[in-house]
Amino acid sequence: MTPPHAHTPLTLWGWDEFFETGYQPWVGKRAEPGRIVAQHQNIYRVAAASGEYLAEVSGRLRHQASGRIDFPAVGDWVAIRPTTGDRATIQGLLPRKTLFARRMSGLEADQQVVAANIDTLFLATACDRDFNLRRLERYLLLTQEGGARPVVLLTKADLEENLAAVVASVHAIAPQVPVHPVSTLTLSGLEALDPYLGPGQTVAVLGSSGVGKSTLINALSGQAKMATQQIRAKDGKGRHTTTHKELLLLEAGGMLIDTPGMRELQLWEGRESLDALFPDVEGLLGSCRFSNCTHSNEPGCAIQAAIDAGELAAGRWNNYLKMKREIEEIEHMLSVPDKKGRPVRHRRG
Ligand SMILES: Nc1nc2c(ncn2[C@@H]2O[C@H](COP(=O)(O)OP(=O)(O)OP(=O)(O)O)[C@@H](O)[C@H]2O)c(=O)[nH]1
Ligand SMILES: [Zn+2]
Repeated sequence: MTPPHAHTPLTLWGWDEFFETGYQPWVGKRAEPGRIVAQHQNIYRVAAASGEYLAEVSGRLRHQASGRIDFPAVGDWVAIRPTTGDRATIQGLLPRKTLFARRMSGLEADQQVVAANIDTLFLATACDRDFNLRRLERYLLLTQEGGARPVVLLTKADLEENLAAVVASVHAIAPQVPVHPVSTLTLSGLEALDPYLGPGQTVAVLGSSGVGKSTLINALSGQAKMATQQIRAKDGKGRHTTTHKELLLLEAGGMLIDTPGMRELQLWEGRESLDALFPDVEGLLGSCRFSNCTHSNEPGCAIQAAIDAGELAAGRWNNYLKMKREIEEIEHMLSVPDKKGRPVRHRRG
């Protein structure tokens, strides 16, 4: 059975000059480029110009990998070599534009790639009583590390009468970030998302449970499209199972990455990002009378003075401290050498 979209041109999946450059080492070899559209443990579904394949990482690539980060994830471009039927091996991983990774538990710091090559990350937060600027700050921190462009979506906009005030409160903590109120109930505001969803563009949605991610994703992808992307694949035992893509083609031409791991992202190595997110706090920190000020009850503490004067929200200060602690824990993990005695690599997308 021929899966849908089996012969779509690569540009539909976001192929561009960046990836073409990364593919240069493979030109002339027995390989072709493809994009990972789904992953089930170590089996990948890859969309390529000649069709869709079920692929596994080659022994060589596995051997060369220094950690999880060197294994492909949904959204990655890879060089594949078709073998028999719809089977292929993944020979190489092309350089990534952006990277979403999360830390794993345990002392050996190893990051697992959640998704790769996301252009725009929609940070969804609902206009109802769940609206929470502190949580939004955490999401913003995550996107700064990943490299994707953050865009705030105020979902369930139909529930809020004073949208302008909510938008303004987001602008206050993140002046550079676009903010779009949307409602999947009234369909208002959805057209404002079109510029992010054009051909070749890859987006993903981050947000807490219940903010309306699934409803939004359905609205963007269109129910019919979602259904046509249900594809049949043979599992190892020869039975047929239904799988679905984790990288969906949207009606507007772009793509949406929706993986289980997307929803469990954690803070990862964010020291610089923290400074960028809290310039007001960073600006105050050097102004305390004592250089070793703990900002709790010392005289001449610039932080406490700003809080008392109403210039710094106590919640924002507490959030800063909480994030700083988490980041320090992660940095501690990162400084622990791995089993082979090498320092664990700091690496970004
Ligand atoms: N009023 C209103 N309700 C909405 C809107 N979008 C979603 N909802 C409702 O919000 C609830 C949660 O929506 P979901 O799309 O399931 O939320 P989710 O973020 O996917 O939640 P999880 O699956 O738990 O992660 C449902 O009852 C939806 O009907 C909206 O635009 N307006
Ligand atoms: Zn102080």
